[in-house]
Amino acid sequence: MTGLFITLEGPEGAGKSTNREYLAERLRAAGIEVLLTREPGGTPLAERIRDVLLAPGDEVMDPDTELLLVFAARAQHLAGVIRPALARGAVVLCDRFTDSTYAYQGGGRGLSVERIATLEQFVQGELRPDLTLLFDLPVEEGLARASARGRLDRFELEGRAFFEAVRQAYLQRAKADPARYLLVDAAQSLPQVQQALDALLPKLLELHRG
Ligand code: T5A
Repeated sequence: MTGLFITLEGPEGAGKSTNREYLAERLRAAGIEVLLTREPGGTPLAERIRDVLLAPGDEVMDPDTELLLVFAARAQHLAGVIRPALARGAVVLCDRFTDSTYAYQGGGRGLSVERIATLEQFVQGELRPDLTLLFDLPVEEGLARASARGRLDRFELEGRAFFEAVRQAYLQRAKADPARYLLVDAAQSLPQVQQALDALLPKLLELHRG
């Protein structure tokens, strides 16, 4: 039996974490084992790498260092959590995955797509998400939601142009592979977003049944 690998993507404050919980509840109510996880992170060691990635500091992190740390955390997460859960047939709901790398390190930092793709293949082999929910919203709105929570992390301190590039990179990827991405209008009210997720539920259950 193989499980279903669903990722939630989108810029800061798009509602990925909030809706990941919501979706998990719905799937569990249908009797499905759901594993909730996130990137960077998901295992104790990968969470330590997350701390390094998100902490603002005096030393500027080189973009290549950032890229390698993101994939180092991912290798640990895949081996320790994601692959075992998929092997036992669970639905894995992962808050961010490699699309974030294409969006932030590719779109935001300007690293080449080819370099990211090489590491993706090296770390993941053939594993890709079965489905990606892309929560899209205007940059200002997302940043306002994220900053309402208080202290900003190293990424959230970036400027507007960075987040515009992130958003465009996400949208381009979704456009290039419409079979894998489902676009969610995250600028709607939370009840409206959750209504849209309810409408997706039959499709998710069907995918899980295979
Ligand atoms: N990163 C990550 C990389 O650069 N490369 C990579 O490969 C990976 C994997 C991780 C950072 O790491 C970077 C990207 C990120 O900058 P994070 O904290 O995991 O950081 O990600 P964030 O996007 O920063 O997490 P946020 O918590 O800011 O965003 P969410 O999860 O999208 O939003 P959520 O659900 O926490 O909601 C934010 C607020 O908005 C409200 C919520 O109640 C909450 O207060 N909200 C809404 N309000 C109004 N209407 C709605 N529809 C709402 N939905 C949520």
